[in-house]
Amino acid sequence: MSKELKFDFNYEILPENFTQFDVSFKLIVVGDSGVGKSCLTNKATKNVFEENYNATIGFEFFNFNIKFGEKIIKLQIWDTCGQELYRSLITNFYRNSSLAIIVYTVTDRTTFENVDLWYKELRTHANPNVKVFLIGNKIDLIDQRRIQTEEGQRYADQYKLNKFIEASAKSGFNAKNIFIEAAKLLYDDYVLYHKDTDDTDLSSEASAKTPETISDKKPTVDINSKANSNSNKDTKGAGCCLGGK
Ligand SMILES: Nc1nc2c(ncn2[C@@H]2O[C@H](COP(=O)(O)OP(=O)(O)OP(=O)(O)O)[C@@H](O)[C@H]2O)c(=O)[nH]1
Ligand SMILES: [Mg+2]
Repeated sequence: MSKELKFDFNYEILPENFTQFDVSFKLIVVGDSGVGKSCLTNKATKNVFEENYNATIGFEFFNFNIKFGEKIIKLQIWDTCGQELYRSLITNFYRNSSLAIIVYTVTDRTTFENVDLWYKELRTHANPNVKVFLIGNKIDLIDQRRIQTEEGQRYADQYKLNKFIEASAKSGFNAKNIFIEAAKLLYDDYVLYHKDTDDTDLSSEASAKTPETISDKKPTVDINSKANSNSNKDTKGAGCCLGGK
């Protein structure tokens, strides 16, 4: 049985084109062609669903903005294409991501078996601290389901992935929740890490510090304070940067 995620914290989802943020994180979405990566991302960020299949060429970029208390978190999402032809292009994005979302469709066993390949790619190219979500998509296609919830969960448990979620881009079931969960996990981790250093004041003072000053404390997360221009141009760093409101 697919469970809908419920949250015991308050949040407010902001429009995709909202430009201000306190801290941002980079996410990458990977998985076989046609599993619904673009549909899930589109549903979560723009609330649209496309029935026709338009294969992504290379990658596409999305924003997901969310507010926890007074803090605005921006997720910069790289939706990649599943086609073999573009694999080498994707490897560059792994390195910069704080969290990777591996998607398969519950209607096609091959896409589930290939999760292993995506996970290996990730382990080869990504930051060792990268967080990983496993998503079983298209659960609205009840009669065509080939992978049961337990099987997906078992895989996630076996590899100690951060979260296993079943979803449907078509019905919207859990689509937004994937990114709410991702933002909360990344932000909580960030706050926990900076709690002894007062860097949770993410506004002026923290932004003024050099990237070296901050990243010294956690070498695997390169916080690029110059990336607070609110533009989408920053693809450097390792997945997290401070913003300026
Ligand atoms: N029934 C159903 N169809 C879906 C769902 N998600 C995606 N689809 C359909 O699956 C097809 C592929 O979806 P995409 O989101 O383009 O797949 P993708 O993973 O981005 O594929 P690539 O860009 O080629 O890697 C489209 O025809 C979608 O309409 C879902 O949750 N339910
Ligand atoms: Mg796509």
